[in-house]
Amino acid sequence: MNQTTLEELNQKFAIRDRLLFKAGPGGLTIAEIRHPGGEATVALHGGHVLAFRPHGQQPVLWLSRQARFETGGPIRGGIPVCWPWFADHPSDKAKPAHGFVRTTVWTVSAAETLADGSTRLKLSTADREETMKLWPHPFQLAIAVTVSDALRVGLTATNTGSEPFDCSGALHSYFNISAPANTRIKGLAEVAYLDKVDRMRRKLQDGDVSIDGETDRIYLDTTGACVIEDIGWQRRIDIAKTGSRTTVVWNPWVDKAAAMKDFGDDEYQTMVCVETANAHPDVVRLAPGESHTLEAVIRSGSMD
Ligand code: TA6
Repeated sequence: MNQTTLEELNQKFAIRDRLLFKAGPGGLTIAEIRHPGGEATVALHGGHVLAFRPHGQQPVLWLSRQARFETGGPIRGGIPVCWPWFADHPSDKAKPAHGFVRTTVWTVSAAETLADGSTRLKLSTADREETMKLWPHPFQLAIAVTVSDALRVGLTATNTGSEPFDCSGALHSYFNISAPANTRIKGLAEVAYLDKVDRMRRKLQDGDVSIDGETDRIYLDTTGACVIEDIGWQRRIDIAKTGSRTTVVWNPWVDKAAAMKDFGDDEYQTMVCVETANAHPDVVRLAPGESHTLEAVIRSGSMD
């Protein structure tokens, strides 16, 4: 158990019928957040939203049945927080993919019921000796998870040092789908993208995005919302965003799924990532004292 005990956390931050800390998978500390419109689970490990389900609906976020809940390791599914770099480190591939905060234990900084009745949990993390070895910049990073019938996730980075720095990252959201063949992603038509499956070639999206093979695309210069339409479940998932000019779409398909230990061989048929990102040209430069917020608002409902 890291910084404080469950008992101390609940004494300080629990909200009756709304927010409670528990020992979760692998003994990791989780917060269960409730609201009349929906519920969510958040792990302090990685500041990681593990689950979100509006009442009366299917779970919206996908979590691998082979996900690992281990100190120092990433969790496969939910919303991993990629920061201060997206994918490989720009100059040193030996550094961890997607940065280091997704494997860090975050601290609880606030828990409250907002004026509109929604429940909000705030977690934070900051630089320390180990992070400075990987990335020599002082920073403060906060995540605010707000639950109602929608899920709002805001990641705020602040430069607490005396030199400017560049950072990138993502809310690397995994969504449940009935099947790839039933799924269309709207909101990216006519948007240029880098195709990671085809040597980062630059292409133009023609109409809706369909998933019928390994897909790993970085959509550029796009600030619009996306919609995942699933005709199998007659469901639509709306993903609105701010502070982001990049959307990433990922499905590992057969071979990559089989190659990952924390991903079931057939699970590529049940998920798609639509990520709210700052990546590649969309790098955020923060001057000393400056902050940037990357935010996604996720809603789901029927297609009719
Ligand atoms: O966001 C897409 C991506 O960058 C893919 O290239 C793939 O590597 C995926 O993230 C998962 O990365 P991870 O480090 O969690 O295995």
